[in-house]
Amino acid sequence: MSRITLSRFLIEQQRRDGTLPADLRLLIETVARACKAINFSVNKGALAGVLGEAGTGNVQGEAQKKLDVIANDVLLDANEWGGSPAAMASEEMELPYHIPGEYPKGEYLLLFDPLDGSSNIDVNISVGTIFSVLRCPAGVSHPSEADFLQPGTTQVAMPYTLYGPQTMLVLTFGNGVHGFTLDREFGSFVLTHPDMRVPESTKEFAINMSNMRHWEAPVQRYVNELLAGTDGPRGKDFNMRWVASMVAEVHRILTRGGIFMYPRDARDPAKPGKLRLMYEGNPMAWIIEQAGGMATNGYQRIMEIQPSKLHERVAVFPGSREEVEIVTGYHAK
Ligand code: P6P
Repeated sequence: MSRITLSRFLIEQQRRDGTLPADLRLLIETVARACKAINFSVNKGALAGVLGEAGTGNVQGEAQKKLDVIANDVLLDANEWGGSPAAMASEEMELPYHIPGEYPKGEYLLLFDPLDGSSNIDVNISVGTIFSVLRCPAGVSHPSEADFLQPGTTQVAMPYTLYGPQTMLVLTFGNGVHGFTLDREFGSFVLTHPDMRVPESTKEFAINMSNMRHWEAPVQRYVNELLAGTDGPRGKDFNMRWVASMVAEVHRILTRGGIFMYPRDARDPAKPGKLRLMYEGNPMAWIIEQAGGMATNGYQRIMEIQPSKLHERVAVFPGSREEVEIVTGYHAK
């Protein structure tokens, strides 16, 4: 059977059920092409002098890696002229990026974390790029931050790319999850993982255990029961992973199940979590739900949270349904 490239998949999706507008298809193709450019820089690493700190900080108060800035610039340059986005927003920029006057504006708001997990880049561990696509409110020609503040249930497309042993792009438009592997010789993303599904149950969990003393009691209870294994109420042993790259963790869950947790931390009651709702929590919650999993903040569906700020943070518990139901149930007690 001939290989199905991303372009062919998108054209056949558009032809099949007419739910994929041409300008949204173009946006995803442009995003995929830009991620190949990011992949090239990530793969070159020290050979291109792109490792290490950029010497600048972002709106999150985090030191930026050179590749954070490079990836952000690649995405702005690739998407500003295409005519699909009305504006863009990034973890690396405080305010929305407006399309320069010489280019047409489209119907979509493109949000992204240009290089998620970038603390791994200098030690050659997987990193990724996360996208969330929203519709620009009708009649808005100059989108403000307020126009981006839509709940995750309004997303219209979500790809992520994972720069790991293979470079993969995984996406959903709301009708299933499909994974593509980059053929580096040919230069195309090829469909290799159609209809990805999260197994209902699992024996694997992911959390940064060094923060345990700062978690809320329901999370401490849940994780202690996982650690107790066959000696505790769960009656089975569990395994733990922590890659410090959400894209890699979510990809593992889509491939073999599990639960990824970044809970609220008592050290900063003003912050409901570390991860960002608009371009980490929402897109990853959607793709996990689309693959049959579940994603809450411990109390409610992540995608039903009404955002109040562009860089708002959120606690996240995405993963295999059985586990997310248990840990969310403990928060309700
Ligand atoms: P910690 C990367 O910085 C990130 O936003 C996620 O990709 C990752 O899961 C998490 O933070 C890692 O956090 O506190 O373990 O470094």
